[in-house]
Amino acid sequence: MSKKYLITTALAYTNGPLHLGHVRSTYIPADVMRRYLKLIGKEVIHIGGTDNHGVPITLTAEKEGVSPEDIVNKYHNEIKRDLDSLSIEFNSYGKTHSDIHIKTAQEFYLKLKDNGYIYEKDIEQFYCSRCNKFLADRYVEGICPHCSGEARGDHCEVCGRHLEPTELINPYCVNCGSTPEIRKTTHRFFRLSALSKDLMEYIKNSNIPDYVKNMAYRWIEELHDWDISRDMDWGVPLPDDKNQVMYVWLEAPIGYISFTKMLGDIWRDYWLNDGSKDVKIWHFIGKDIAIHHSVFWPGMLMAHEEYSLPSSVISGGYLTLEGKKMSTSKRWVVWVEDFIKYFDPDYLRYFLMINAPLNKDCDFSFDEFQKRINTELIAIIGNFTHRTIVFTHRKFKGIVKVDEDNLKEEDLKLINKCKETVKEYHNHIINFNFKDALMDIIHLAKEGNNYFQRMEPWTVKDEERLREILYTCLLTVKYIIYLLYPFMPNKCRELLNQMNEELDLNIRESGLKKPTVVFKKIEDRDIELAKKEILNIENEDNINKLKDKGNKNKDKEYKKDKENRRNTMDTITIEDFAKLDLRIAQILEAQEIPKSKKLLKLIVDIGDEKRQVVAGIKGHYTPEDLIGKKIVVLCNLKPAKLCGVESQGMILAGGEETVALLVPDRDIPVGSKIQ
Ligand code: B3M
Ligand code: ZN
Repeated sequence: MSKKYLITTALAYTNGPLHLGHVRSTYIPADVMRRYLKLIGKEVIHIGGTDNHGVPITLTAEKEGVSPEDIVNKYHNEIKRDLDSLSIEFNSYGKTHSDIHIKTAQEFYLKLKDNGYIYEKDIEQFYCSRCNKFLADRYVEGICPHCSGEARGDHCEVCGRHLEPTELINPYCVNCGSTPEIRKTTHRFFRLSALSKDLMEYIKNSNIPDYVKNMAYRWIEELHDWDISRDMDWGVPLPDDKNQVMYVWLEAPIGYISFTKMLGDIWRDYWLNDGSKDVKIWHFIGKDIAIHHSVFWPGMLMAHEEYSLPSSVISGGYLTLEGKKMSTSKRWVVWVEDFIKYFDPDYLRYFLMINAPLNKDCDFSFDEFQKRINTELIAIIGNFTHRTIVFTHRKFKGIVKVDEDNLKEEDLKLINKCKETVKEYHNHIINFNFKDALMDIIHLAKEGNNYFQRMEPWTVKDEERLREILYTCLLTVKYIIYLLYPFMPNKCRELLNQMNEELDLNIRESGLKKPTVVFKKIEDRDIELAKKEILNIENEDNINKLKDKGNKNKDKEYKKDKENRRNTMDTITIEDFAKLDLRIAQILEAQEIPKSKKLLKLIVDIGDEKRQVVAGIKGHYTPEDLIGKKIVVLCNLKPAKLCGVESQGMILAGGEETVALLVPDRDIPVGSKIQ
């Protein structure tokens, strides 16, 4: 039975469109692999889709003031648009918020339960009594007990440790800022620890790259059972308790199976492990989710017992932007949608794959992008393909069929080099060394250029000899196109079209069309414009100053979005407004709240009394800046504890990156009502 390949790509959260980091780590390499396997006649399918549940989605929906469904639909479409724009093709592309997925995930869960892998346990969870809900995962933030860094829910952003949320120091509800209380709730747990030995064995014998293996071993040494239910409404409901949903990381990877099911019965050929199949399942992901795919997910599959385990987990490294960490919140990011307005999508595919080995972190810089495209792709590959096609077209309109037996030693040397390159390239791709595979093509094109230069076809008078030389060059061009195709499918189709050729390793006798330049140079002004418009950088001297200002286009979009939201927001009446007791107050004392990165404690005079108010303005004002300032306070807000400190009101301030207090623009008495 011939081998089948199932390629999956991480299911992107539908809380934003795709940026260059996503496509570099995951989607481009997967598509290169899929195209290559198809090219060499393998049976391969690519399964993907979006991850629609979990806190990232509900938080984004709340922030944007719309329903989770709206957010999911909006970004599902945007993500697919971005993938299409880069020619990343799928056999099936689904959503986890869909009937087929919910049903598949629930059946999976029940099977785990039947097999004895799920049990119930009472646990303690933060509960926000102001919001009336349990604070699942990232709904609670606080200080990491290990490194004192800022931590969100079960994860410390600074030391990267996994935390039990109740371990957080000075926790607060991200929704309303109040200090949550601890309540008991009954959660479901997955008996992951029972699988330690089997997982160790599986990883040892798998084709997972060594650096992922090492991470996985460390994790398995301290393997705990896994809390797999959440007190939330948004998600896949537990089939045995409709008040809870599955933890998003339990159900999301099941999407790989659900979305294969969308293809009909053939899903069984890929997933059912009845011993008769020769299937390779390859998960392409970003390295931040390597443990989920090399430990948790295989553990689930083992416990289920009926499905095949992944053969490899290919995890791409991080991408920085102009030497700095990308940040969507600071808008230091290049969105795919913006990038392709300025540059050819195939250039991006090429650059991101040759820039560094896939498992290494690397940087995207516009200058480097221009340099690599112009001095490598265009000066070497483009030069050889173009001069060959132009010259042959001029001499013979492209009809150069020759008797291969008559070829000279120097011709055969180049043709042999082509054949060797195919082998080397194959080994590189099949081991996920995409960079080296591309380097092979460059080397072959260099040889082609050397041959062209040595043969000096423009001086050759003997027509038959000239045909042999150009035949050798054209055949080499065909090899280059064949090998480059998985990386640059559109450019290669353009070349083939000019040559009247198919995607294979032969030369037909069909004649060339009038050649045009396929690989066009990237001009300095294109780069300047892209830097200016995408990064908001006018010139190099300003680069550091302006970096954080982010992306102009995104700014515009962001403003438009905000406006739309404002228009759809519920209006309030003047009576509603009159309920707010807003007054001019004066700050008497100000001090930092230790361990909080955001909060200051203030004592303010509101006219008839003094109040203690906690304000999230640390870092924007020092306590000394504040003393004596007249400000606006909302006095009848229900008191709440923030970081353990009571706040009896709220200071009015605005802004995001720069935060400013609202102050009266001329002197009026403390206690004056705002109406
Ligand atoms: N949505 C995280 C991410 O987008 C998560 C992947 C799920 S793959 C099953 O990186
Ligand atoms: Zn709350």
